[in-house]
Amino acid sequence: MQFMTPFSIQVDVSNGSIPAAALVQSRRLSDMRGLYAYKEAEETLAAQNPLIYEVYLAYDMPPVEGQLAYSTTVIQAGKVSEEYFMTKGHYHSLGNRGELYYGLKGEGLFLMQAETGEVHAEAMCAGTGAYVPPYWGHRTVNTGSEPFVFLAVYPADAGYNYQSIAQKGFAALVVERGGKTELVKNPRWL
Ligand code: M6P
Ligand code: ZN
Repeated sequence: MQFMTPFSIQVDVSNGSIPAAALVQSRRLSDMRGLYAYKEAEETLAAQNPLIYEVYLAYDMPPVEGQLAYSTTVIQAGKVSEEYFMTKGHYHSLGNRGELYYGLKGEGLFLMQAETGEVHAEAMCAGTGAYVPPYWGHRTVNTGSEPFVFLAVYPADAGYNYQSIAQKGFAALVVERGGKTELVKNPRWL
C-alpha cells in the first residue's frame, strides 16, 4: 500500500456538506428511474425532477485494501406517493466489506437486506452509529420532515453493486400510512 500522510477534512454539521469534498454527487428523481414503487406518482413528480439526495465524498481515496473512504449523505424530506425519499441502495462489489454509518441530523431508517431477502431496519437520528455487516445490501430513507444527514465510513476497495436492487428493489418498502412510518412488502420482490 502507498504510504499516506494523515489528514482531516471538515464536515459542516449545520447541513452535512463537506465544503472541500473531492466529489459531490447529486441524485435527482431522474437518476433513480424505476426504483420507487408508485409509478404513476413517479411520473407526476418527474416534471419537477426534485433533488432526492447528495453525497459528499471527503477524499478521492485509492480503492485499495486497507484504506478507508468516507462521505456524508444529505437526503431531502419528501415522498413519491407514500414511499419516502431514499438512496438507490447497493451491495458492496467485495461482499465481505462492512460499513459504519453515523447520524448527524434529521431522522431516518437504515434498511439492510441479506441476499436471501431477510430485511433489517435500524432507526437513525443524530448520534446513532449503525453498522452494516459484510454481505448486507443497504439503503437509507428519510422518514422525517427535514433533511436526513449521516456520515459513512467504508473500506475504499468495497465497490458498488447496484444491479440486484435496480432489478428487484428491496423486499420491504418504507412508507407513511396514517401518519406513521411502516415497512411493507414490496410487490415487485419475488
Ligand atoms: C453513503 C455511502 C456511500 C454511498 C451513499 C449513497 O454515503 O454508503 O458509499 O454512495 O451513501 O448511497 P448509494 O450509493 O446507494 O446511492
Ligand atoms: Zn456501502
